[in-house]
Amino acid sequence: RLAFVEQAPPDPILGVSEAFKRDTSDDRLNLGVGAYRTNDLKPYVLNVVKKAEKIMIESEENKEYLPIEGLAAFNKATAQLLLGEGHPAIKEERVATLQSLSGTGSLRVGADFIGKFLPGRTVYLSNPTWGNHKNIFTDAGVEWKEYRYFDKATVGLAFEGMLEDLKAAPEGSIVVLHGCAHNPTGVDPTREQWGAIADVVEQKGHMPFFDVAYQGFASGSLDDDAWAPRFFAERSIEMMVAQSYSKNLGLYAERVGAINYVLADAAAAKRVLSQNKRIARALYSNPPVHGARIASIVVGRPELFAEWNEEMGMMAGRIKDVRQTLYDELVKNNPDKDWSFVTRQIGMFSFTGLSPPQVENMTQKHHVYMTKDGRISLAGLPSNKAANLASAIVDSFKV
Ligand code: PLP
Ligand code: TYF
Repeated sequence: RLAFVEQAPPDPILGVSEAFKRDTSDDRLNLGVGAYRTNDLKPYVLNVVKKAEKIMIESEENKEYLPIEGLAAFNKATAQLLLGEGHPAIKEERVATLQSLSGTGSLRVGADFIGKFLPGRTVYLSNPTWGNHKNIFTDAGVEWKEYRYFDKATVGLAFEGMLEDLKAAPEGSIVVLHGCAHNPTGVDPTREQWGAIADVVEQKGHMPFFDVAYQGFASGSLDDDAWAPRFFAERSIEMMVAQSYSKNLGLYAERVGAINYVLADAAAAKRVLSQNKRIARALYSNPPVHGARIASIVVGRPELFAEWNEEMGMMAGRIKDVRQTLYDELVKNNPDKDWSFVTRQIGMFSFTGLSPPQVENMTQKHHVYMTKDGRISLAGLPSNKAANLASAIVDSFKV
């Protein structure tokens, strides 16, 4: 009898969408989940995805199982997207890549790997971070702690605090870093700051674990947004990298992603891959093929890759525009407050600084659905609703 099982709490991010669906107001806005919408709030299927699917239908692909490590063409393409074409680590076969179930599944395989092969090491997560990071490491039985990341006073990076915490962490800790467009803050280290972070990571023998879920959404350029993990690879720091194609290729439900290990030599990469296959085999056996084929075609064909970059720039551009519009409306509404953080932050989100009771006011009074931490997803904001949103924010700051 399972009568003793208690109700699990709703997910703090996905629960927001559930509440939104129950609201019938015309003014309602779902700024909870980070999923790209067009300016008419329609989900967007990229043209390059449609083109890739057409190619797939014409070549009459079968539905056989993939190998445990996934589609070879995808694994090649995804390491290339991460490190850049012709990177020495790829040429020297020092990269172990396993296709997994989007970013989340890739993080989980990585977490299980840490639990098995780096036992007793602590994982350090940014404070704040994407909430699911905590679930993933907890469920994998891996201890995690937090390092300072966000400074409320400056609405920027708590750079000194971050370095202090990483220096104070025991040698050989695992440091989870957002590759770009930090979720939820929209605050990334500068290139100079990345240099100092890499120094500490190197001195302390830490293992960086990059979570790359928004490659393309920070700057609009897929290449530029891979700068941080490429910089660590340049410095020959061994690292783990989880990748997701949910946002940048709009493949949310296809679950396309990978876990990569950039290592010192090919022999280690071979052994690490074999152990990741062992982990994946017990978790889900082998990954889904459809989205991996799409990604491998788009990344692997120069003309489609160029077109993807354009569409990426268009999506990132829409968010940038609506960010600016929101900023302008906020200044119009209340010129006395410094709103510059809105346009300083990058990626899909704005971290508003609204407190939980103020967020409650946003939702109850203004029908704006957002996460309790004060994050809004600008990807869900049409430009004609920016004025409404600005007045809701200004009103809620009075609560
Ligand atoms: N990591 C971060 C920081 C995210 O924001 C997300 C999605 O929102 C993910 C990973 C993983 O998403 P998915 O499992 O859809 O790839
Ligand atoms: O908006 C976010 O931060 C993500 C979105 O299976 C998300 O949590 C939603 C569903 C999912 C993974 C990520």
